[in-house]
Amino acid sequence: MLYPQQNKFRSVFDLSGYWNIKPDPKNQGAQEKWFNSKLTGDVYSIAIPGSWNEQLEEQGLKNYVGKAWHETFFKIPAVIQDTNKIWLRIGAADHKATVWLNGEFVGEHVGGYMPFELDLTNSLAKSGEENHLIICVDSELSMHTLPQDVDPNSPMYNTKAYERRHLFPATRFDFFPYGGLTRSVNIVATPNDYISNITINSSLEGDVSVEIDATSIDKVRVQIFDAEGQEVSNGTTEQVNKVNLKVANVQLWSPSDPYLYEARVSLLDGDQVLDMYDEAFGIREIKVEGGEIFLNGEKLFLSGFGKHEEYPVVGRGQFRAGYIKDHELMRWIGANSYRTSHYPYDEEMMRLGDRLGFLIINEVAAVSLGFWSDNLNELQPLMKNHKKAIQELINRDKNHPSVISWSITNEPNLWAEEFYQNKASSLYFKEIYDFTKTLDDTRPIMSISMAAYKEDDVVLESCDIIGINRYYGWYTKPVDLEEAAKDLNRELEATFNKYGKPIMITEFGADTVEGLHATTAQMFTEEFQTAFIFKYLEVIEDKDYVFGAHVWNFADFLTPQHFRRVVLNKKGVFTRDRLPKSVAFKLRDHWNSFSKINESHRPEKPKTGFLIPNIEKE
Ligand code: BDP
Repeated sequence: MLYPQQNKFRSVFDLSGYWNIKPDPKNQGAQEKWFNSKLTGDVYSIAIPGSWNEQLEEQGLKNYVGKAWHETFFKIPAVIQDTNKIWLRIGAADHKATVWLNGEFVGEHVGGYMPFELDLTNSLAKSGEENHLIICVDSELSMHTLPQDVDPNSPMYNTKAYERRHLFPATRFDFFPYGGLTRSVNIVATPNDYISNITINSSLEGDVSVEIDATSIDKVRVQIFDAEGQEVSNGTTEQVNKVNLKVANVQLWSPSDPYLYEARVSLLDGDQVLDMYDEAFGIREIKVEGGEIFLNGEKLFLSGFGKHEEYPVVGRGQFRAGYIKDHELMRWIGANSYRTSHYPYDEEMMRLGDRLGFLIINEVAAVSLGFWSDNLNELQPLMKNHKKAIQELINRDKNHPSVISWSITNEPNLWAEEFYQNKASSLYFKEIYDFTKTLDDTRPIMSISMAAYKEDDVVLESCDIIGINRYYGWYTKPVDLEEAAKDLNRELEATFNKYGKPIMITEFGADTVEGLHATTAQMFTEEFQTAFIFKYLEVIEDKDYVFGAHVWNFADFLTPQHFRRVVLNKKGVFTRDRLPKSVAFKLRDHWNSFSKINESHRPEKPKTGFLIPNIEKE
């Protein structure tokens, strides 16, 4: 899917602003046809993009999971409307959106965190006149969606043990279930014959293939420009949707030199240009070989974090300044990478990663999946949505050099349900893995396991690179870091011996209340977080097959209420408002001088120390 772009042939209108929202807790809207006229009754103003949970005060939306109707109005200049196709492009609606324009149903999309487009052309008001847009967003999940919901009918949720586990709002995962129109909403105008998709593949030798999807392909021209805007290659094909080109004197993309080329694709009818689109790409190679992983032929070590996409007030809503701040802090601390735990992030993050030189493990929202049967056929409704989520993610992010891996699942069976460690789940993940490979065989696939089945976890069979999340010394054997190190060490050795695949510790961390201190090992203090993280690093960094350490988490984040959380999951190295806990300074010293990180795999190094001077005036 193409990012909205404005040029000689295309226009983009931003619908961000204050919209109307009307919650529908009794599920009346569809029946009462709220889409037919202006919303009335309990209607509030809300900023879009943004989650509905933290913006409002007394409307009861803080913990609301359900339907809410969103409304706005817009006009399109007549000159544009009269000659173009007009699309609504929604960056993400968490988790289902149903859309009406001027009372007419124009489409729906199931699955949060992903952009989708709907053709509005035939439902628009007369040229230049006001349009009434209604989007019903439903944040409810089910056992078949990604992410998955808890299953209220399962006997395990009615047991005594579950009473202790119960989260409010109830989720299967440890992050807040925000709802809403969380990312940009745009009107995009394209010509009637238009380019709908571009896929770019390249080799270190400078072979570049550009594949184009369009309404009709008569003739396609591709020009490649270097970062200075000089044309370095071009080619034209007729009746074929693929152009193969050669770029001489290739300048590779890497974190230290995130060099981007641009492919300008023109759709032609004879000599007449019908549509045009510029797609940025980088030339780089990521390869797994003999238990090691390489970027552009150099051995890779990833320093960084599992993150969350959430901030105070906007919730999971788009926050461009926050995206810059997070990348800046990661650069400051010496991180070269992060994982989009536990769902795809805003495409703005991938675009920034390309430009700022970060390596991203891109994860679908298959978080703590639970299986309700050991018969693969019965798991098909979930499988279908899992595949769709992977397909949409790859379709959106395939051309980003920053994206180095697809993570197809995080910690299946977190809740230790009955049906997991068996043939059906093994076949399930094998099918997901094979499917992902058919869509993209240029990036390694990661599966991430939790501790229950250790090296025998079935999910580890279906991946190219292994991610393991471990909390020895925290959830198990609390405080005993020596024992934790032993457990971790044993398990890493056993896992590598069994699979021979590169392994990364994708999560390890300790909840930490900023300002809490102790001279002896004491959970929740800043000193314990430091001791915990550095004990893990000692084990991790000693092993050649371990290719990375991602601390859990970059920043504290909101999660459902439970007695084991004080409002937030406090495992952040930074607080929720992005202030450093003391481990941040130690990590910064360590990572910025850590010899296993190849110099070309580092984004620009921080320049000054702690006392950052103000920029000087003339
Ligand atoms: C892991 C999960 C992550 C949690 C983390 C924790 O992958 O989502 O937030 O543990 O407990 O199980 O902090």
